[in-house]
Amino acid sequence: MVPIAGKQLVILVLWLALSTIVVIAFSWVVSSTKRPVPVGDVQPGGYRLRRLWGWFYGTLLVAAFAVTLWTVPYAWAQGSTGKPALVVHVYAHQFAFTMPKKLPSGTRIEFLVTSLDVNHDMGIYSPQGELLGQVQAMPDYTNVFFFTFPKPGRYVIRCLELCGAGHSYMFQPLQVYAPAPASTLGGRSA
Ligand SMILES: [Cu+2]
Repeated sequence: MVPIAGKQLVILVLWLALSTIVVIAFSWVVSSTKRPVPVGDVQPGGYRLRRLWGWFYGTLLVAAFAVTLWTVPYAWAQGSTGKPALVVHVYAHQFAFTMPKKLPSGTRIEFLVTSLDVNHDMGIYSPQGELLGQVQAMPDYTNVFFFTFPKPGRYVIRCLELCGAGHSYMFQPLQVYAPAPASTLGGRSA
């Protein structure tokens, strides 16, 4: 099992804290509604609270849109601008991926992902077990997916779409190596 660390640990702690708050809130509601109260006594307050809530979430939504909308064109996403340095075909099928087993790091790769049978999903996991990116693998359709491996290491490609009895065995180790410096590509100079 991969140890939980870094960002995933933060997410776990955050999730535990938030779910504790939710459980406390529900327990408080349960214990505070044991005695019946006339509707007229609580209705105006309830409506006021609902209005405030509406404004709060409305404002939050507009603010979130304003902050994040400009990053939306997916061409700006990781490594997806400019010309790809490498084009890699990925064929998903029950229950394996047919694709290269070694790829370079720090190289913008254009993955052309399709399926030979049912729907699959190609998920790229870092050596630490963190999901870095994913794309659907669909029959009769090729999804274009740009990705740059941040550093060398032993990555794993996993299927993220329930595709049959062997779905949980559908993974492929991927060795990501540091590409040779450009100066050595043309051979040794005297
Ligand atoms: Cu699957």
